[in-house]
Amino acid sequence: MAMTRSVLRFGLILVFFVLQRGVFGHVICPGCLAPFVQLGGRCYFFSYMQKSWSHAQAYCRSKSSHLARITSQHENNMIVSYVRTYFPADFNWWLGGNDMAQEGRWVWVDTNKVMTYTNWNPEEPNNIKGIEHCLELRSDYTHKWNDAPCGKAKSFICEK
Ligand SMILES: [Ca+2]
Ligand SMILES: [Ca+2]
Repeated sequence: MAMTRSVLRFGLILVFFVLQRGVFGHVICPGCLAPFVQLGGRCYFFSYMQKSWSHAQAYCRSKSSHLARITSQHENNMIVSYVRTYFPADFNWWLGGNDMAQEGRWVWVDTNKVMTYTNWNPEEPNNIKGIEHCLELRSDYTHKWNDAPCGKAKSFICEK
């Protein structure tokens, strides 16, 4: 009986080890669970639902994520290419950037880091009527970035 138990225990430890390390000695990457999709090393959710920027961020948070922080040309290219491939041409998307705290100081959501990489459309951000404080990936600006009024309902991209 004691023998059986120790064999069982050994078996469990072995299974745990194999799951941890994977058959080729790498830690198994769980990938992205639907509806998140994997692009590069990250998981993204592209929403058909339209929400204000704050409600979009709250939604992302409820899915253990945040509105997307695009921090390189490479990441921007992957996302733009994905939305061009899989979504109607006129979709606009909230991203996780804003200048709510200080006009013209664009930071990423959660980290509060000032953007280093940006992909603004020419003339943007223009803060029209003094009310454009949220970051949008805009289809009719060839998917370059625009500042838009945060209360507008748009599709959005979560990242984790
Ligand atoms: Ca602004
Ligand atoms: Ca604008």
